[in-house]
Amino acid sequence: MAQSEGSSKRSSAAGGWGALKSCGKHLLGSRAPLTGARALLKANQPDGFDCPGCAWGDPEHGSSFEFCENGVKAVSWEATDKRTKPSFFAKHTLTELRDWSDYALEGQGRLTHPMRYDAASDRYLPVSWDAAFAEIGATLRGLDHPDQAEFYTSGRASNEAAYLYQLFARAYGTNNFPDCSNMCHEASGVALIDAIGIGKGTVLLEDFEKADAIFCVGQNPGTNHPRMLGDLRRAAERGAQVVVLNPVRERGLERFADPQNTVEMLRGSSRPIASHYLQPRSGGDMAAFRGIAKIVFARDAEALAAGRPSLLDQAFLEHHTAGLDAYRSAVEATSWDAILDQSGLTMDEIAAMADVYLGAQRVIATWAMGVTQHRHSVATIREIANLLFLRGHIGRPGAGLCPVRGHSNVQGDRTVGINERPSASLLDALEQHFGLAMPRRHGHNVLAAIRAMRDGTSKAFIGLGGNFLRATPDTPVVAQALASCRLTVHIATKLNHAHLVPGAVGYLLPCLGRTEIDRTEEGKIQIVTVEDSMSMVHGSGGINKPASKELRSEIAIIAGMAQATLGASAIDWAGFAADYDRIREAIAATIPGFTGYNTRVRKPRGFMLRNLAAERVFETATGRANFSADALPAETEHQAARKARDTFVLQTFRSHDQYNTTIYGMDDRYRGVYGERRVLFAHPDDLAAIRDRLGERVDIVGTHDDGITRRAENFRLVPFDMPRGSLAGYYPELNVLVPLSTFGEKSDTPTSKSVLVTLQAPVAA
Ligand SMILES: Nc1nc2c(c(=O)[nH]1)N[C@H]1C(S)=C(S)[C@@H](COP(=O)(O)OP(=O)(O)OC[C@H]3O[C@@H](n4cnc5c(=O)[nH]c(N)nc54)[C@H](O)[C@@H]3O)O[C@H]1N2
Ligand SMILES: Nc1nc2c(c(=O)[nH]1)N[C@H]1C(S)=C(S)[C@@H](COP(=O)(O)OP(=O)(O)OC[C@H]3O[C@@H](n4cnc5c(=O)[nH]c(N)nc54)[C@H](O)[C@@H]3O)O[C@H]1N2
Ligand SMILES: [Mo]
Repeated sequence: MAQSEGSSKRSSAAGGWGALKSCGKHLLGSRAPLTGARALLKANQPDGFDCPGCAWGDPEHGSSFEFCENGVKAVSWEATDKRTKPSFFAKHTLTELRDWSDYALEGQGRLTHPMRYDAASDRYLPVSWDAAFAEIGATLRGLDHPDQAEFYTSGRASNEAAYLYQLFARAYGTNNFPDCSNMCHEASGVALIDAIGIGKGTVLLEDFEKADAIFCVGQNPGTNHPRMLGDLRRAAERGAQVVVLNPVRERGLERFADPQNTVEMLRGSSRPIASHYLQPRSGGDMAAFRGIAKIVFARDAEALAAGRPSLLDQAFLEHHTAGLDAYRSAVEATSWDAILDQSGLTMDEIAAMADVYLGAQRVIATWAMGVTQHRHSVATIREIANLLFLRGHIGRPGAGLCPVRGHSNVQGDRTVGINERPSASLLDALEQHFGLAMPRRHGHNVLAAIRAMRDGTSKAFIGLGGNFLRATPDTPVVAQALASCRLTVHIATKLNHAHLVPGAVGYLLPCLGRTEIDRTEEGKIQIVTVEDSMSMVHGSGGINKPASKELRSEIAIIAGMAQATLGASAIDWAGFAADYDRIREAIAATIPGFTGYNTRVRKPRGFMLRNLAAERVFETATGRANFSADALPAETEHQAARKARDTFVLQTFRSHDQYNTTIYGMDDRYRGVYGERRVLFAHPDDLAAIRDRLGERVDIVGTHDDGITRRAENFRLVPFDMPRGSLAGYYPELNVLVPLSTFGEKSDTPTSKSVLVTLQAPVAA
């Protein structure tokens, strides 16, 4: 390996008894063990609800409950019997609550009543739904222009809710759709649309049963996609090579004990997952893949010179791709010095990956935030695609590209129209179906929305779920931006910090969660639908009693706001809210791929949206799969940090006990951290040097020079197996260090995985 061993205390394999014990704790901790357990039996089952955890696909024969520790946490988090009632808000001012931790706020349990901010008492007071809708509608109508309103979506919203939401915003007159995916897989969408004509992955779960090499890049499935670990493990058992690229040695990618395997659990045994574990420097993946390509081209040239057949898939290259020559030239022009320095890998390590690649008939590449949250993420993802194209690893069984999505329906939300840059065909279809003019101006993504609110050009913020304050960069700037709005509306299940910086008019509207029965006013029980990372669309129906009688579904709330804002319009909002089949009919009429939606979604596993790239039909400008020919970045953040004095590249990732800004607990079991979150992981040699200079605890200070001072206070250093010059710690606490002014080229994604920082002795010590 490129780097020396870390020394942090580590648990044994991922999964295993630790996972089972943790589940028990979370079910009991939610104080709803019975509903929780009953709910779990229905998670990701054909007749239950879609797990609100991750977006990994469901197996074809989903008859036995697929165990997932973090699914348990997500379900019990929602099925808790704790409540954040009006009496709670009567006791606490927002000024007071702003000092509470994320954990403490959500720990109060489910929101129960619609609330309105009262500035005089600095408290949220209960309000009726009708009064809330009326004032929201009047305020939106009172803006100078619809583009002064921002409509944020977090990726848990169902297809039906998201569709109605975009319809509401567009009928009102704006395409301002900041979306959690702007901070997440935006780079994947941008890169893949140009490369293969669709901003999604091309593989199905079944392909993991056929692949003989899987490159798993920049993700931590043991924590964030636990069910993926089962698929990786089965692949490893069949003898497939699993190549991991991750600067940090993540326990879950090394060994995994399957909690559903009795023998394994009793024997305390576990299976290795990664056949190769490479630890590139932060942001070094593009260089690593370029290095593999360089070797592949060289070996191919040798083969041809020796009269052997080409190692490349010449037929695929000739008939299905464009830009190969430019790509080959770009690869030739890239020096090994740059490749080795940026990647931090050795020539042998890169050659080992090339051997795996060339030895495999079917290759899958998967990736997540370790790839997408850098400045040059789009170019990196293009490079991953380039490599796969060389041997035709796309659009055939066992091979393809697999961005592993985050939120359980973030992909579906995009499919049904949450997009600040909508295609003309989507707008045409909506206009034709609803007989209303749709706005054609492109709208705001997350960063543009923040800037507009900060600068006062946007005056209203509506949040369909999520935590816009804590999930975004430069937390204090965003707090000020939200608070300066004329109107803020949050549709939420639990209290979080975004709700504590209301605008002049501020509403907090509680909604049903996915585990709960959704019965409309006419008494009919509704289902919703979601799309997973494999483009499978399936139904989801809650089974638990709603947390409060006052709760409304997201759909009912959107319809209520729309009706109050737009009055008697061409759209029958109440009709949509009364029967979600009608929303699905509208989706079928306006979004490609949903013909027969209402029937197909009631089949056990739902249906797959047609994915043309997976059939080797590439709807790109060239009509082919496009190679890119980008140069490596002139300088990665890691290279910049090494030039400066005492400067490091900080990545902000997730602990095992959190779901984004939701903190379930204080442990990060697989990384051996217990009872705390203010920790900073560092290579043991870096750590020793820092400790000599500053002591055990440090403040982290941003060095990005844009006039803003950024400081996160009082972190304990923890030694870890990771490259020198890199640091890692938890989001959302570290978002105060992520600058609004550094973002991905072409993706506008905050650079949450490469923040330049220096360390200082704690000011508060
Ligand atoms: N339990 C749980 N499940 C979740 C979530 C959650 O918070 N909790 N969040 C959901 C969401 S929205 C998302 S987007 C996904 C996130 O899933 P992940 O992408 O797995 O999330 P992170 O914790 O940010 O982990 C990033 C990983 O990338 C590595 N990494 C960092 N920088 C680099 C780099 O430069 N190169 C490479 N090769 N690797 C790098 C880190 O070491 C870390 O292992 O998970 C989803 N599922
Ligand atoms: N520094 C740093 N920042 C990051 C990241 C990172 O890795 N590092 N990751 C980014 C990524 S990948 C993402 S996806 C974003 C996530 O950004 P968001 O999606 O905005 O944040 P979440 O933490 O998922 O939102 C949690 C809140 O959602 C609400 N909620 C939960 N379930 C429901 C529901 O069913 N309906 C409704 N209406 N509300 C619900 C609850 O009130 C809860 O408090 O953060 C991004 N920010
Ligand atoms: Mo995400």
